[in-house]
Amino acid sequence: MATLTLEQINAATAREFVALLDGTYEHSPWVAERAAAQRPFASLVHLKLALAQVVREAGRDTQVALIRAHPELAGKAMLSKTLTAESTHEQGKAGLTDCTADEFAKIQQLNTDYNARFGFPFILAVRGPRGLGLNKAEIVATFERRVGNHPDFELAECLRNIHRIAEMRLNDKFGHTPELGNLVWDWAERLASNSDPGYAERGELTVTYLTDAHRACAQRLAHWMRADCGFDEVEIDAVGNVVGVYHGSDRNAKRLLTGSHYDTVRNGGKYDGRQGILVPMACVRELHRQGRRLPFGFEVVGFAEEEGQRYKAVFLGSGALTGHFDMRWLEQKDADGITMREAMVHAGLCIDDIPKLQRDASKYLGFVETHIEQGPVLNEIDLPLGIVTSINGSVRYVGEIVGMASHAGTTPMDRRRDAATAAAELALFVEKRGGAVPHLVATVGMLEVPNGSINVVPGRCKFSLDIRATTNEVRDACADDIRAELQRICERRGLHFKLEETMRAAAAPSAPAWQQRWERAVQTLGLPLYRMPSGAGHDAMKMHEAMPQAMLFMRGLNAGISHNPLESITNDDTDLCVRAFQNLLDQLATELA
Ligand code: HGY
Ligand code: MN
Ligand code: MN
Repeated sequence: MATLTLEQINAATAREFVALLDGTYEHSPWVAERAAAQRPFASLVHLKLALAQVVREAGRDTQVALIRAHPELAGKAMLSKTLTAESTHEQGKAGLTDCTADEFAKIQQLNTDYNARFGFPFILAVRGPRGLGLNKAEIVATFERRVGNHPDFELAECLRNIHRIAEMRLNDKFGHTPELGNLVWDWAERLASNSDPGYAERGELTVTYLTDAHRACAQRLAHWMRADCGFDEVEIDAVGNVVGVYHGSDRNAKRLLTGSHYDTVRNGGKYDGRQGILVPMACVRELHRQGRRLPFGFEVVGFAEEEGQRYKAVFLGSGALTGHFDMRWLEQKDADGITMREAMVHAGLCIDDIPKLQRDASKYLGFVETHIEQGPVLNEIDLPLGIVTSINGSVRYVGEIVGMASHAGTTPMDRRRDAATAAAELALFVEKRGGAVPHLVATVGMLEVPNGSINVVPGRCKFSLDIRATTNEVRDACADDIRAELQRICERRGLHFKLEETMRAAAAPSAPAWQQRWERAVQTLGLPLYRMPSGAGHDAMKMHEAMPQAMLFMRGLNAGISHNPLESITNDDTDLCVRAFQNLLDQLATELA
């Protein structure tokens, strides 16, 4: 197939333009017809977004007609061999043309149920997020998961999948392969093969601080930095950060610092944190392959601990670089009673060297971080990249309500000192208070009756609090109200409680100069700017305490879900993120030349 070029489609007549894009949107040339007037397109992604915009602006009936123009998976069109060439190729590669009788029956039933529920066929980009094709098990699992969704969500999700199908068909037409996105995507896949025991056996990804899986990840990242990317210096530091340095033309030049974390939450996703390490690694790999040196040093850090899962301490990795590692953390114990100190010694880390990790901020230009959005915004507006304006401030507590365990059968309801119902009352208050102010969130993420029994009134109940807002004032007002309510609940019920603050991170506005560099990079790609706050916390908010910072967000699939194995990104979006980072480096090189 002769590959298309931007010049060709920009110079073509409207009719030629539609013909050149034939098959991009199944049986729906109207999409290209309506987009033709937006030429010239500055980039392939600019074209892709323009086509998606046309669909977004079309009425619901037109959108449903577009969905209905697509064939069912392993459906009638496949059986009657009337699929388009593109759909035949796509469904064939996914193995849908050679289902077993059971698989076929299951998919037929799902098609029937889905159509009956939504009035249009189930659409899934079966070539998948990496473009190599989903397998039948993944397809059926997605089908079964989505058939229960809300109709409005499924209409939008089908359209998002249609845009992804169109994106890969356009890549074929233009002979475009998102090489750098594939590299990062595959690295993340390989890194995800390391998981803590008890989770790995279930195919779940959990990498907590200094476990064997965590140290395997560190070794893997260090190896790739050294052997694949050409970093000049690579080391695993005294808290387990993986630090790679790619020197500038002047080895003493100030450095740009970047990175993110490689630890995960329990049963988490493959890209939270890791994407922000692997993207700049790919940039260094390209610089090294080109034999190119920047007029500044480039330091990429895989932070060892951000999530606070094994120990209560959070931002431990980035905190060590800003001089905020609290040596008292060393005595914190994990669920098995192992102290952080013991875990560090076991991992061969040199505790005495921790204070030396603090960076001299005067030797750095600033800190930038790319990260998956971990939310639905970019996914809903069909944008690959977003500009972070600030990172919400957060405060976290762990607590325990203490009452009196007693016999569930003989303790009258008005004589109980039930710790769990008190915690439940608090949780409902937290939900209500958190919903009272825009951009404020409050969560009880952990709720546990230790050693509870089915026939015992809970005498103890442990809980956690996570409160975040765009300003410290809103965050603190909410925390004050929740603590006051906890006091009231316990007084009224004759209980008492313990509450420990385990983390407090100030709201971190992006440094304007660095935010503008991200903005110019995104615009250079031919993308519109979308500015947004970060509801999630990131290492950048810790680095904010020492130097100017700004972040770039990347879209997630599955409504941007995160801290969940459904976390997913595409190779194309990842490629755009790497190219945005490369552009930021080029901007800086021009400024400092
Ligand atoms: O919880 C957070 O916001 C981050 O993922 N640690
Ligand atoms: Mn996270
Ligand atoms: Mn993260």
